[in-house]
Amino acid sequence: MRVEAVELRTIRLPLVAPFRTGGGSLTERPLVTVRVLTTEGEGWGECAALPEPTYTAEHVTGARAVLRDHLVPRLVGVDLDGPESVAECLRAVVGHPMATAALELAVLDAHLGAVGASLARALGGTATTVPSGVAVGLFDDVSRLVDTVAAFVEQGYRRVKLKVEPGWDTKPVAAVRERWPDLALQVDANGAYAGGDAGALDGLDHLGLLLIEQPLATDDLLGHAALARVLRTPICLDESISSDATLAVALALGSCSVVNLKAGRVGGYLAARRLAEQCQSAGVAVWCGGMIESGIGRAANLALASHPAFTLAGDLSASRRFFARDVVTEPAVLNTDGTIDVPAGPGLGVTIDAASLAAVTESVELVAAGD
Ligand code: NPG
Repeated sequence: MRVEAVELRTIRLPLVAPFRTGGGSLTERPLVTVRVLTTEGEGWGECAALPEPTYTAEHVTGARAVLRDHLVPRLVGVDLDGPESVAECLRAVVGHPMATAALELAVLDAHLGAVGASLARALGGTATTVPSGVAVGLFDDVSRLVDTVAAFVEQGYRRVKLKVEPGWDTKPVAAVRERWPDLALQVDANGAYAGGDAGALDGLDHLGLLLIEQPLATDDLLGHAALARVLRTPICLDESISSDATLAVALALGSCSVVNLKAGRVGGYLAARRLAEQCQSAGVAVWCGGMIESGIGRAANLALASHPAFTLAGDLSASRRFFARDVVTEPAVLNTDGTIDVPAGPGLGVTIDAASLAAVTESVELVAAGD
């Protein structure tokens, strides 16, 4: 197959409520979508990069530039054996895993759409529904947090993840635990305890949490291993696990016993499956992380999470948790049993809603061979 042209589009999706993390408060979700025009038909991908480089070094404008100027030119016009050849074509580009993942996903969608196979099956997925987890951002006061969690529990979510940081940890999390003694509850620090604040985590260690996610800095695998030796609550890594090599070191050191896998962070859905299977072989629990994806990326995450290596509920909430209107005609919805259906159709298994997409499009360009 050959990619003949690639459409890069920046869209801005309004959020139904602000989502506050250590990197700031989001009231909309700008993101880059990728549409590839190939000899086998068209395919769609989505780049997980945030508007600012506050989660990892990638960000929306940078990802779009790297796609336009460095990744797409290496792919357009090249004879590919299939989607698995994309990573090799792009290997010369250092870094930019989210941008790379978006382009590879679009080629996967085009090829699988042409052969009539679902992304879930292509990734070794077996489940037809996956357990849904919802992520809750930082708040200024505990009552607002409790009200927000109450609404999600009422909607049917069975697993809640709370953002924490120094000064916003034991008190709010204990309040949620006190209100819902049996709720599946976990916390995500996004590395906020790096500066020697790890002692504050002791207060979280007796709250029956499923895990504490990424308490220390991305590169502090030794620090996480030391923390894992003193805390009862399992340590989960997110930002730290960027490749096969970092996963191997984290497991060898005992830096984590749970992994949050995000295809964008590790360079694509094929790499994510490979890492998930490495975790499975090592007996390490895995769940699928989220980056406030539109229905495009959300469908791909649901496909990935249907693989048997994914043993814990992921950050895979319904579309309406973030958006009043999605860019696909089948936005993810929460089933009454707290699960979400895995798209079963060819490729991503969702259809682009052209009118919705146009309504949130900020800019679009076509990059063709010879540009
Ligand atoms: O449900 O898609 C979602 C969001 C899940 O909280 C979530 N993601 O670090 O994993 C993370 C976190 C995040 C999202 C962090 C956006 C920063 C910005």
